[in-house]
Amino acid sequence: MNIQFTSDTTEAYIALGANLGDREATLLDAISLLQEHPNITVLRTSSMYETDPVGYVDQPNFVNMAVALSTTLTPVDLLTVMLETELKLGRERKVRWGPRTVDLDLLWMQGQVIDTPILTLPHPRMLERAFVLVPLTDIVPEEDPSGLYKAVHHALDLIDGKEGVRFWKTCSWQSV
Ligand code: GSY
Repeated sequence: MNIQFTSDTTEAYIALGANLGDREATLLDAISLLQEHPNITVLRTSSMYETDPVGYVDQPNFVNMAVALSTTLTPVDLLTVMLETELKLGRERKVRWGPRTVDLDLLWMQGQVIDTPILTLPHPRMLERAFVLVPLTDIVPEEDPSGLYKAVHHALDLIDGKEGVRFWKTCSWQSV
């Protein structure tokens, strides 16, 4: 499919993670729910990676991946759809850094810089986390005009902890 970008269409990158329940099924459901939204088209999905927990380490391994999508939503409206998607999939916010059914983080929207109490773009920790950077390398094209390709590859060259991110399986999600 050849997606045409118009001035009101933005390409966005999202990180997904899950470490409770059927992690693969939950991530696939999250992608489907995003795609079902009338203002969102899922463009590319990374492979799935099994990752050692970062931060609070006494919890199950995560499966992490990343998705590129196009949207006519504003960043805040896209974030709202992502939060609603987490809730539909049973996400409960019990422990801040603790285990979760699913986590969707808005990383990047064509280099837009936003700093508000509810949303910071680019995501402030995206270049510090191997479990975000490694999946991004699957889906950020070298010719990306917003500078994301260079930023991701530069950060990945410098970062520790890449051994904690292991290819798990190809994402089986297909747009219909
Ligand atoms: O920030 C997202 C939640 N999270 C993760 C995660 O998704 N993957 C890994 N490996 N560690 C994490 N720690 C937290 S919190």
